[in-house]
Amino acid sequence: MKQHDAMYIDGSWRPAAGSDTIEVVNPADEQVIGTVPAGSAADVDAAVRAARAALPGWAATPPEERADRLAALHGRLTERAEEIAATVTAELGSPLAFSTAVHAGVPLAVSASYAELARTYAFEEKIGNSTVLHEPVGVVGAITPWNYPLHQIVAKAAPALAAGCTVVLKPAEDTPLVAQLFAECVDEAGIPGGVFNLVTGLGPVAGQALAGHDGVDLVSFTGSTAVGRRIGALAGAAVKRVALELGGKSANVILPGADLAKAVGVGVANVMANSGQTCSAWTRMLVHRDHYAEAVELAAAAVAKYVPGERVGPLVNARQQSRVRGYIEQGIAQGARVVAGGPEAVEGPGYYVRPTVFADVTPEMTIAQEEIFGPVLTLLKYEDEDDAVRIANGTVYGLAGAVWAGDDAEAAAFARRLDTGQVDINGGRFNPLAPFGGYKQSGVGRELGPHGLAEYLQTKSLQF
Ligand code: TXE
Repeated sequence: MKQHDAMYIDGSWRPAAGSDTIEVVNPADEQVIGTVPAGSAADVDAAVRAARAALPGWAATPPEERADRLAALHGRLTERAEEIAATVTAELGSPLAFSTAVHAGVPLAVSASYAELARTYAFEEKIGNSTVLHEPVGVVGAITPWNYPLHQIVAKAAPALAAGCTVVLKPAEDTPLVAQLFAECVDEAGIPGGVFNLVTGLGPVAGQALAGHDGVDLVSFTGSTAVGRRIGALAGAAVKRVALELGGKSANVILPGADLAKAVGVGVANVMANSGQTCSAWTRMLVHRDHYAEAVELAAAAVAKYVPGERVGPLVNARQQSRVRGYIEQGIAQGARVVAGGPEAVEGPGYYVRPTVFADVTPEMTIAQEEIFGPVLTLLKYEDEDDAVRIANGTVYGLAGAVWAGDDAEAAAFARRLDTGQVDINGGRFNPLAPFGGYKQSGVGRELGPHGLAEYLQTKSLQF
């Protein structure tokens, strides 16, 4: 696999200050596929200085010119889409078809949308006798996870660059190679040196240094709630802007009038996608008691198609594998019934977990409360709509969800009662312009579309 033994800082690849490295492992066969530098606070400092130096020039670049550069970036990503998919498959283990459609495909849609938004967004508006200017916040520290490695980078870097901010990215240590590929595309797109910088490294070292750096004006973080809380506290102490996209425990509510087979089939596919490593996954399926037994049978049958190593990939590393298996064991210990899969190992190498379906799950069980982040679906029974709302809203999270009903209006009416940031109505369709982000402990701020761009802007009003 192609890799750089260097950081991308100030428009060139330069060696790290220290000699520590990170081995990149293919989780499907546990083979080492590459090595990248483990950056230190000194590397982060050099990158932040480069971003600060580049800020005045990029912020003053007319939005149309920033749009041209983003369009060029989209063009480079499009030309290298096959390489992107192969790289993500190598470092995340996802099946190549999924990497092509989603890990490469979604960032193409998102980068295209920000090339367009940079051109069309109203960076100035009139309100009465005032002109309100929407100006870049400044230097952005972006810290991203491994689950959708390129999407998470593009969902932060593209709106930040469109807004006129400069960026220092610290990608996840499990998936640094696609981040290096992205930096190459930035370079090839003619984005000026220092506007985008990449420091690979460990979370508690490089990530922490970036989150706490005085030269960073906004930290945008996606990852675990535990780390998000720490980053939020650092940002609060320094009175700097912060965006947090954290965990989820989303509900898939199937109302009595819905097409049960379709709702269950799509629900299972949603949870199994990316081996369940999706913060917005509909991990709790809520079914009316009259249809519950049938839904359990349908879900168990549907999950049989998800064969590890074929349709479903491994988890990202051994730590995540044992964590997910631990949750499955806890579900059994608390009295839930396994109707497919289970904690037993999958034969052969790779960090696989058996796709698992739990029935007889009650809302207070750990597997119905905590984010598992693996191919594990729980089915819960409700009595009536009020009960379904109570269960759906009964976790600390509120990131996404789904509602199925006899018609869209009924599903949408129910969706208004959910404390969550995004709801798919009768299946829904991905919209790269729709805001994405959490209620409650799922986070602060929104990504994607104009709302995602607004995160990177601050307003100044001129009174006339
Ligand atoms: O996350 P971490 P992990 C959830 C999911 C998963 C759990 C643990 O439930 O099982 O988190 O995953 C960087 N200062 N999500 O351990 O550690 C780290 O280097 C600054 C949900 O992989 O939060 C990486 O770049 N940065 C999620 C990023 O934070 C630090 C996606 C995420 O890693 C840091 C991933 C520190 N002290 C996991 N410590 C989602 N919302 O999509 C780590 N990092």
